[in-house]
Parts: sequence; C-alpha cells; structure tokens
Amino acid sequence: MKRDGGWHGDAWKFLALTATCLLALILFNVSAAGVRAASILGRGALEVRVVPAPVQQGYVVYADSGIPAGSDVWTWDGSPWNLPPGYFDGNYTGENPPEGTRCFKTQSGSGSGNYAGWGVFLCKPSDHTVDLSGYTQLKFWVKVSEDACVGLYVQVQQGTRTGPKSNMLCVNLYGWTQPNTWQEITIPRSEFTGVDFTRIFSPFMITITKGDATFYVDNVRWV
Ligand SMILES: [Ca+2]
Repeated sequence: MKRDGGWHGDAWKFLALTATCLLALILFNVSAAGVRAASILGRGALEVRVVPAPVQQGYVVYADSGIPAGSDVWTWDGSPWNLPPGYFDGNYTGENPPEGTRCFKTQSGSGSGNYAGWGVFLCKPSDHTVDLSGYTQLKFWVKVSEDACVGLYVQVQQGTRTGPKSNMLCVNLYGWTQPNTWQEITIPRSEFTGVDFTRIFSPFMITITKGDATFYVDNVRWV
C-alpha cells in the first residue's frame, strides 16, 4: 500500500510539475506576444481587427468601384419639353451613403409633369449586352421622401438603345418603408417582364416621375 501510494504520489508530483511547466510556457508565450503587440501598438492592450471575408457582390451596376466596363451613364429630364432641367451627380458625397463614400443624387426640375432619371447602358464602343439570367434579384439602396417614393420607377432594357424596355416597377413596393432614410430595395428578377435577360443592354434605369423631387441611389447590383 505504502509503495503503491508512494508511486502514485510521485506520479502526481510529476504530472503536477509537467502541468506547471506547460502553464508557465503558455503564459510566457502569451506574455511575450502581448509585449510584442504592446510595443507595436504603443499600448498595453492587444487589439485584433477582424476583417469580414469579401462579399461576392454579383454584377455591380453602380458603386464606388464604378460602373461596368464598356458602359456609360445616361440621364434624362423634362428639358426637351421646355421644363426646367434636372440635376445629376454620380459622385455625390453627402447623405452618408451605405456603400463607400459616394452615391448618385438626382433632382427633378420644377413643374408638373417634370421628371428626371438615369441609367447605366452598355454602349461603349457600341451597343452590346450582358447575360443577367443567372441572377435572381436586383438590389440597391435608395433615400427618398414619401411623396416622391410613389413616383420612383425602375426599368431595364434589352438589346440596344432602341430595344424593348421592361415594365416600370415602383420602388415603394420592394422594401421601402421609411422616408428620408437609406432603404435597401430588393426586386426579384421575375418581376421584370417584356425583356430577355440573356441580352440586357441597360441593367438599371431609375426615374422620378415628379417635379421638384430628390432621390439618392447607391450600390446597385444584380445578385
Ligand atoms: Ca457608394
């Protein structure tokens, strides 16, 4: 019994010593890392910045990174009908946009029947198309007043600049719930009718059908 007890006692001592050594080693390494971090940061705390994995954005139509290669932004307003022109700024830095630092600001001129809109068109060096049939949703952010929201429509166009346009989809039916704040809009591709999504010339057009109205758009993409 005594001998057994002694053997067990030695074993426990050995195990305890080993555990103590391991703990000391771990503490030393943690402490060393802490000292290194502290000397790098000039602080007493170790700070680790966690960066999320890049999100696959899909087909980006408009973002801080730009518009698709071979495309251009076209705008329209009531000026051909002698109505006051609209105002457009595709690099607007106000309004604290949800993506990056820039968004697209549009203001329609005054007058009943006035309107203002813009879109992205695959027109360089000549009209061409993109196959968007592999994407299921159009997503973008919008900021607009309540009265203007009911007159804000999205469309796409097929083929060429003279090709057929889809139906007009009103933004307020697809996720818009609050005025004058950034709202993410999601429109299922199946909501668009009248165009062949394997041959899209304009992947995004947006128009306010109202005078004296302002709206902002950001991060337009097909996902
Ligand atoms: Ca942006």
